[in-house]
Amino acid sequence: MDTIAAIATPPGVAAIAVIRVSGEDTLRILMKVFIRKKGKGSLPSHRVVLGYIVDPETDSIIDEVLLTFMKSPRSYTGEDMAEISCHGGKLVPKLVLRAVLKAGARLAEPGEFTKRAFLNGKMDLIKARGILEIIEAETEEAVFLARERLLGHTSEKLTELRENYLNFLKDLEARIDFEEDVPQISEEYINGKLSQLKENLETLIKTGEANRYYFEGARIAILGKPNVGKSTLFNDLLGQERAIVTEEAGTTRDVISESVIWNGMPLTLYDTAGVREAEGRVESIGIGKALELSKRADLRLLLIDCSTSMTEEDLRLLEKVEKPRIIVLNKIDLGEKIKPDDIEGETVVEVSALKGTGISELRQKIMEYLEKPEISGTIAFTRREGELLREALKELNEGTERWKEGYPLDILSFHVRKSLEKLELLLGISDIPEETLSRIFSEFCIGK
Ligand SMILES: Nc1nc2c(ncn2[C@@H]2O[C@H](COP(=O)(O)OP(=O)(O)OP(=O)(O)O)[C@@H](O)[C@H]2O)c(=O)[nH]1
Ligand SMILES: [Mg+2]
Repeated sequence: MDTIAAIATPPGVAAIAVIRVSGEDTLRILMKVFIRKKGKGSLPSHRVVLGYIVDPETDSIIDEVLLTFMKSPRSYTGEDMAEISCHGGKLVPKLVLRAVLKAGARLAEPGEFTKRAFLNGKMDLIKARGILEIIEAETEEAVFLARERLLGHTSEKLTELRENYLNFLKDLEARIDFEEDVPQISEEYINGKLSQLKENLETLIKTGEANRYYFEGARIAILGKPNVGKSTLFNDLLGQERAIVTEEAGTTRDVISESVIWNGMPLTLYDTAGVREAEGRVESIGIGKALELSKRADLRLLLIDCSTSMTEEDLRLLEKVEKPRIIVLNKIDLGEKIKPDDIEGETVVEVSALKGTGISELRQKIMEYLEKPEISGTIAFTRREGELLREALKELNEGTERWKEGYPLDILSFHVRKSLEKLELLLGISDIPEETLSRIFSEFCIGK
């Protein structure tokens, strides 16, 4: 593969910056741009060497640097690699990079170093994502979860599950191919294996999704008909006067969002336009956005003004707004025409957004839902990874159902194999289309 280079440190004024180089031409390029201050001969691997970076065309010295050369395969990417620590600042790192490019390297794409590490078998996709997550982590909890990935604990759990799948498939397929010669595997054995795999998947999904919010943050949408106090509540939860509040219905017309961190979890709160038969064009666009947002949220707070009776609009929203959700009865300071008992089978919290009553209870209910305290795993999956696990579970369930309906073993084996494929996609073991890979790694920044 060709040799790539990039500045791995953020732009701006700093004491030092690091330029990374990776690929089979690394040594040749270094010969053109690097002069050792003392000593001669070939560059030792994994040693820091003092010297100068020069412009390969003019031979003029650009900077004094520390160079570390790492011989393949003992490097991050698995290829020959170098890290040049030069002086930081606006210009010097760029000049050093330019010298390296002039000497034959190409500018790396975002995430290309990590992509190469993955392609060279240095890490699976779970770990690669862990690197992205540890870089992007905003809270200590997120760092902790990302580190678990980097240490390989998440991959170990998934690999173990994969082994179970493979063993089971081997038994199933032996039975299908050589029915006569292989000792019967009992129905009990098959059922036992199926429910074991199912249980494993379910646990992974539960824990992984519960912890996901620490990485990706959770989206909480505040919804309700006009004038129920959405913006007032939004401001209360944020602890700042962010949204405009007036006694006029239809005040908020666009989606407003703001981020907070609660218990180490990044949350984005969304205030939306009150949903009703719109009076004007702007408002109706706003309402459309509110309903669209509701679909994408992780949790919804549906506000109802309990000082008056339930209206058609409230009922329609109760029908329309997706779950999971918390029903918030607001304006209790004005008396309660609607009581929590009137709303069955839902989590209901009573508040007065105006007076600030019940807000901490609401906060607690929100965190109870997001943190799922009964789960204390150290595994976290991204949204996409969670989806893959769900797809794996779906295949497994389908296979199990058909098996119980009396379909032959090869149908079961087909579904189990499909289910396994999803797991392998998650780990990055199976062939992943180039396009998907590029998408995953393009989320990284240049130099990673
Ligand atoms: N008494 C009382 N008034 C409240 C309470 N919460 C909000 N209000 C008042 O209700 C009115 C509407 O509040 P907003 O927060 O603007 O309501 P909204 O749901 O955002 O309204 P739209 O943006 O128009 O959909 C304002 O006059 C608030 O002061 C409450 O708990 N008690
Ligand atoms: Mg509002």
